Amino acid sequence: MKASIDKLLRHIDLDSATITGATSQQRRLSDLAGCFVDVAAYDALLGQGDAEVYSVATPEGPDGAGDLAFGLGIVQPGRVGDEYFLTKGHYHSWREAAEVYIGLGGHGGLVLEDDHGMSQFVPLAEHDVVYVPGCTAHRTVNTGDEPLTYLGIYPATAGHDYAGIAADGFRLVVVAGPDGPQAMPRADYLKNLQVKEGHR
Ligand code: S6P
Ligand code: ZN
Repeated sequence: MKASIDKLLRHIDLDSATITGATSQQRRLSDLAGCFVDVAAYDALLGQGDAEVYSVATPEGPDGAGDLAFGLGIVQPGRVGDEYFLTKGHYHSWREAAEVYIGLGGHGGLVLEDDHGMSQFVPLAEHDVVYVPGCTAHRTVNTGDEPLTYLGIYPATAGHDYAGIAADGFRLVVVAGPDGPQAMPRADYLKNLQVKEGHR
């Protein structure tokens, strides 16, 4: 069966953060409770206003077995304490489903983690392609001072499982360090915060 061309061809407009035929979902600071380590910094920033942290535009499309879906993600620049703005992060409900991220603009990366202790931060910038294997929780982080934009392409039946990673949180955080952005164990960042707090 031949699908009409308007279902086959889409256009990304980076200025308006849209793809033709897509609805966009905004995630604000208030949607990200529990995602940032520095709770005091999170509460203080939220007190100044409920800023948009990121949006995802996903065109409607076929969603059966074998179909692909894709979304345009745009993470705004910003920080909560030393931690850069990020997406909630998820496993796919269909755990084995992999995904490909294509960087369109800005600078940042993907935190990738699995249930077997694998944890890494993979850079994502314009023209980068990152393969996210199946059974891997993934979160996008903007370490730059302009929006980080990317296209994520995944099986249409992948689904999102946010609870699977939210319970314990990602083990790696991406923070502004003395020499620029650095990925470090969440536990170490938390310890540093507690030491600083103790000195106040
Ligand atoms: C979907 C894909 C992306 C994310 C987007 C927002 O599988 O990985 O389109 O949905 O980066 O992240 P999150 O964690 O809020 O869904
Ligand atoms: Zn995904």
